Amino acid sequence: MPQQEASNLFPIFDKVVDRENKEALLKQRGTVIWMTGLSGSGKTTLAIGLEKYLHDNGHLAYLLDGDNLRTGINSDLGFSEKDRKENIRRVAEVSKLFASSGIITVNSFVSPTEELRQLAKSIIGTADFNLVYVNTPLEICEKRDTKGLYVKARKGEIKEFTGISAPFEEPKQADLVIDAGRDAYEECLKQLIAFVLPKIKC
Ligand code: ADX
Repeated sequence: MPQQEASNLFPIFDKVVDRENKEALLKQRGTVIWMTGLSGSGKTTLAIGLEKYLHDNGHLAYLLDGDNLRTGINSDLGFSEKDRKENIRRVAEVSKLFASSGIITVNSFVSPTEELRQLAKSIIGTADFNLVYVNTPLEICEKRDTKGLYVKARKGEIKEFTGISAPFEEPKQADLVIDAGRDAYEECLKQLIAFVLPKIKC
């Protein structure tokens, strides 16, 4: 934003009810569970399972998913490097707002590069950013092809498709790696829940 315009803004961050009070009301700590992995790796299925578990156990959680957000707030964005960056930037800013209101945000985004994940972490802040890598090999994602996108990508009908014609860099510093190609869904969900519960304790 041009300097001139920024100086005409008067943020009131310090005047709103503070985070501690909101967390006390909700009896939980707000945080962001950021799930990365290939399309079809099982991120969203696990995120849905986690959100449901948290809800059933008295926690307020909100699922932010790539396919969902790209039909709304990010409907102007495609899959070029630049657009993915803007996608992740917006999502990270939104997640930060949720976390600061004491809500547990469960994010399901391919977020394919270290640069994108670092960007998210720098916006959200280290304390609230929990990176979960849903590690399902490309062969398995492609074989499952639940959305039929890999077939299209192989035919060249979808450009810049992650894992086929656009890169996916394995995260080097994930806080949790879920071997979703090897372990059954119930086992993966159990691992995810066990990872999340200590993070949201007040
Ligand atoms: S990200 O790379 O910017 O993080 P995001 O998670 O929002 O991606 O969206 C990925 C979802 O969009 C995939 O699960 C898939 O359903 C769909 N999609 C459509 N085109 C592409 C593409 N070129 N690359 C990856 N995913 C795509």
